[in-house]
Amino acid sequence: MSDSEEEEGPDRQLKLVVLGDGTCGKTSLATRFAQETFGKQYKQTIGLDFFLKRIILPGNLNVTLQVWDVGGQTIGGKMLDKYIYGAQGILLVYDITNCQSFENLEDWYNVVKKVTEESETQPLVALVGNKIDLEHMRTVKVDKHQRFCQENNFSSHFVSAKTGDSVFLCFQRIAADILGIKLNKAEMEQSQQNHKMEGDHVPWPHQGEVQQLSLNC
Ligand SMILES: Nc1nc2c(ncn2[C@@H]2O[C@H](COP(=O)(O)OP(=O)(O)OP(=O)(O)O)[C@@H](O)[C@H]2O)c(=O)[nH]1
Ligand SMILES: [Mg+2]
Repeated sequence: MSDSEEEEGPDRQLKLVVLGDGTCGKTSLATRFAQETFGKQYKQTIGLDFFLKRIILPGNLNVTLQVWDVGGQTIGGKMLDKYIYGAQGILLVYDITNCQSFENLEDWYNVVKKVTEESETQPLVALVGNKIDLEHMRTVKVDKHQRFCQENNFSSHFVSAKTGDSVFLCFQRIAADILGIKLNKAEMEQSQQNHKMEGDHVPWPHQGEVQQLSLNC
């Protein structure tokens, strides 16, 4: 009972909504973060899925992240506004090998703006390029990503749900930004180390791999 844990206040809760086209990897990202697993098999999200994960930010601050994993097919549907409502953070996710998934983020972001225009507090928006394990098949130039971030004041992230690369860091940075907590370099490096997948992360370029030419958007 005398544990210092007992003296902590209640957890902060943050609602994070994950948006983007079907197959860009939203569910994979959420499951990698919350359950540290990855499945190759695609199973379309119908409507919405939820994930909860408790993290600890510097200063021993416990934060529970509610991750709302929205199905890509919900765009244009009646429920999307309701899913977005009240979010403190929005993850706009695209697949770096799929131009269309990047271009369509404009439409997703327009829905976010429409829902939040009347709100007192605006959600933090993060642009997340997923599937960086497929860097050799990238079609969305990093420049384009950066420009989209600068124009709209998004935070910028590149991740791989498959290997786990930068996934924890992405959620940790978003939570810290929302709460106005600064992560120092050592803390960011630490979370990269702690959440590195064993065995299956091979940094690009893979040895012996021939770079593939693909059409850029
Ligand atoms: N190589 C690679 N494949 C990935 C990655 N993330 C997801 N995938 C694959 O991409 C496919 C789609 O992933 P999902 O996470 O189901 O996509 P989603 O965005 O949730 O799709 P909807 O539910 O339809 O909106 C699956 O076959 C995943 O295994 C990644 O980082 N790298
Ligand atoms: Mg899904």
